[in-house]
Amino acid sequence: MDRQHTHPFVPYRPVRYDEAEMVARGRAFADLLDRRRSVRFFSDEPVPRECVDLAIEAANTAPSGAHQQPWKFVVIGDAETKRRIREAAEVEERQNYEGGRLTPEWREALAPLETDSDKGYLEVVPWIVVCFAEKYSLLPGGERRKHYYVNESVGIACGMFITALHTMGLSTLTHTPNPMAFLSEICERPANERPYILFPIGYAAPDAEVPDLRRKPLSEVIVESPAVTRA
Ligand code: IYR
Repeated sequence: MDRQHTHPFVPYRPVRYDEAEMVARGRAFADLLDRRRSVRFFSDEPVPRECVDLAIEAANTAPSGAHQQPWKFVVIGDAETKRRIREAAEVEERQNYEGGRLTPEWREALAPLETDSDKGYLEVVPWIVVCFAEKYSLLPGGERRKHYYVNESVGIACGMFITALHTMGLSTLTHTPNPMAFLSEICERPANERPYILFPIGYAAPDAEVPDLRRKPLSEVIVESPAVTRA
């Protein structure tokens, strides 16, 4: 190989499987993810901190624009901080649900989830992780370094985070209390970081229930291009 590089490159030889093994692995992974549900009823049973760190380690492998990894994961296990987050989230959510900030159309879309302004699970869970997106970073001299595709990058990392938690038998919820600027203050994050998603993390409560939702069939999700016209 005689490619000329201006930066260091190293060989990459991802594992290959025979086709039957590819399909078996893909099936097992899709089935594993199909058993994941967003949870709002949590147990207060302790969860090893190592599991949280492993999920962040998995998220930190996500592809990102220009490999800038524009994310921070703030880990909260302290009861007083969890209480402050719950209180501040509920202040916002009361304005959403009781103060009419949610449009009727939005309320209607949410109705099957039976959510309300009570976010008690934020004090029940052993861990809260708040993911922050770094709009830019600060170079040692104080100049701003622009980040690219921040939303896409952080969204992918959070997807991998959720997947890693589920693999370990843990449950979470993508909670985006709206607006969530209060998280910058409580988590003491600088101005270049914007709260992205708040994750309560724990075991699902033994009596947890989830809405009986169905996933779209693949026939509604997969589209052939060019379009296939059937006789
Ligand atoms: N942030 C609110 C409302 C909410 C909005 C959507 I879109 C959801 O999928 C679920 C809830 C809340 O957390 O209750």
